[in-house]
Parts: sequence; C-alpha cells; structure tokens
Amino acid sequence: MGLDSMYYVVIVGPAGSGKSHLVDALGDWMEFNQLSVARVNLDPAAEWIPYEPEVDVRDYVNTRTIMEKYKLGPNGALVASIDMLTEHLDKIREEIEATKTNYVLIDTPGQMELFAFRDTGPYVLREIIGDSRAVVVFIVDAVFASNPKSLASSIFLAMSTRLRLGLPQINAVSKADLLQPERMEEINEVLNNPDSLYSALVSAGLDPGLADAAARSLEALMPEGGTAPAVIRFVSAVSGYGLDDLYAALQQVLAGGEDFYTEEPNPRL
Ligand SMILES: Nc1nc2c(ncn2[C@@H]2O[C@H](COP(=O)(O)OP(=O)(O)O)[C@@H](O)[C@H]2O)c(=O)[nH]1
Ligand SMILES: [Mg+2]
Repeated sequence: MGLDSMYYVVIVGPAGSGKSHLVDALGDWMEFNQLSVARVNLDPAAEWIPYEPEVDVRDYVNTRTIMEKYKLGPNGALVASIDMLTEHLDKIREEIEATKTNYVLIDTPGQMELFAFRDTGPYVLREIIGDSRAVVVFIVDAVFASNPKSLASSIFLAMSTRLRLGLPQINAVSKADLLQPERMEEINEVLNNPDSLYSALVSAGLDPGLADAAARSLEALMPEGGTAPAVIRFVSAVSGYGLDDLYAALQQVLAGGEDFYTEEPNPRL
C-alpha cells in the first residue's frame, strides 16, 4: 500500500465533547508510532485549537468575519460559513492531498447539530473524502455518560450521526481520565450490551417502550458483518488512555485489520 492511499478519520461529537483535543492527542500518538498524519480543522468557527493544523478552513471562511460582515448571530454565521465552504472545496481537497499523508484527521465544527444535521455539512465531508476510505469517531463526553438516561440520549445522537453521515462509525467515550475504573466498567457493561442498557434504563424509571427503543438503537450501532468493532472505546486526550485501542479499531475498519505501519515509516521523519 503506497502513499496514494489516504484514510480519513472524522471526529464528530457535541460541542465540548473533546473533538479538537482528540485530534491533537491521536495525531501525536500516530506520529510517535511512525504514521504520517494531517490534521484538518473543518470548524470555521473555532476560536482556538490545541494543535497546529496542516489544513485550516478558517483560511477560506471565518465565522467571526461572517458575523460582522452580515450582522449574523453565532449560529446563523456558522450555518452560512459551512455553506460557503462548498465554494472552496477544490482548494481544500488540493491542500489535503498535498500533505501526502496516510491519515487525515478531520476536526468538525463544535456545534454538531449545525454540521451533521443539515445537508451542507455531510456534503462538504463527502466531497472532501471522495473515494477514499473513511471512518467516523463519534464521541460521547464522559460527563454525559454519568447516568443511564443521558447515555441513552447519547446513543440516539450516535445513531443520528450514523444516519446523517453514512460512514462506518466507531463510538468512543472521551475524557476517560475523569472516570473511576468502577464507573468505566459500569458504562462499558451498559454500552456493550443492549439488555443491560434496557435494565439500567427501566431501573432509572424510564418508560419500557423508550428503554427498548434505546436498546435497539444500541444494537443497530453494533458491528455490521464484522467490519466494525463491537465495543465502545474509552479514550483520554489528557492521559493518552485508549489511543492504542482506538487506533486498532480504526485500523480494523480502514484497512480490514491489516496493520501496515510497522512496514511503512513516516516519510517526513
Ligand atoms: N479531563 C479531560 N478534559 C478534556 C479531554 N479532552 C478535552 N477536554 C476538555 O474539554 C473541553 C472541550 O474540549 P475540545 O477539544 O475543545 O472539545 P470540542 O468542542 O469537541 O472540540 C476543553 O476544556 C478540554 O480541555 C480529556 O481527555 N480529558
Ligand atoms: Mg473543537
């Protein structure tokens, strides 16, 4: 496999869930392991990002400028910005291809509902990815994994993302450093087992019909034909916990389990 194969890893999740920090930490982890990586900031509204992007859409469209120019509020300006990105797709794609890296980590806009749930966001993504292989990492904030009901709403959000983006998807709980080991074990049990989720939701007082819908959604997020990993991942951008596990899961989806990094050193080193 040569450098002509670019793999896209798209990080999606609610505002503040840790997308940008995960791009930073995973990018560093991959480079440390001799992989070539490009980080793409696809958030025109980002004020500050924790990494140095190789490609930054703010070079083309900046939400702050749009707000001032068209007298729009932050949400309206972000919607307009994402729409405007469609005019710069050729340049953005060209810039990404020029990095000649194997992995392209895409950091998506903080306000995921304005990105994934409108038509332009998925369109921009599809145009950038083209025929390359791609996988979505949907992240659930550890803070929202704290009780069964918020876990269930995260599952519905993960499901909506899966529907909207139509790409293979790995689901991960971020900020694992904030979770006690016992808590992580509990979440792991509930998120990897629809029956456990159902029982936890019913015990928490949820209507059995809704609990069943959540359990079925979870089931639907589980592997299709053995291509996607079965389990939810836990990751931390702060401690580095689970990055190796996440990479293994990405590898499994992108390259069918083939691990070629040992035979393909980073050409930039
Ligand atoms: N404890 C902890 N905090 C994190 C982690 N990742 C991100 N954060 C914090 O969560 C907040 C949002 O992170 P950010 O990456 O900007 O989220 P984004 O909006 O999804 O891009 C920031 O204050 C980060 O410092 C993590 O792994 N552990
Ligand atoms: Mg961000």
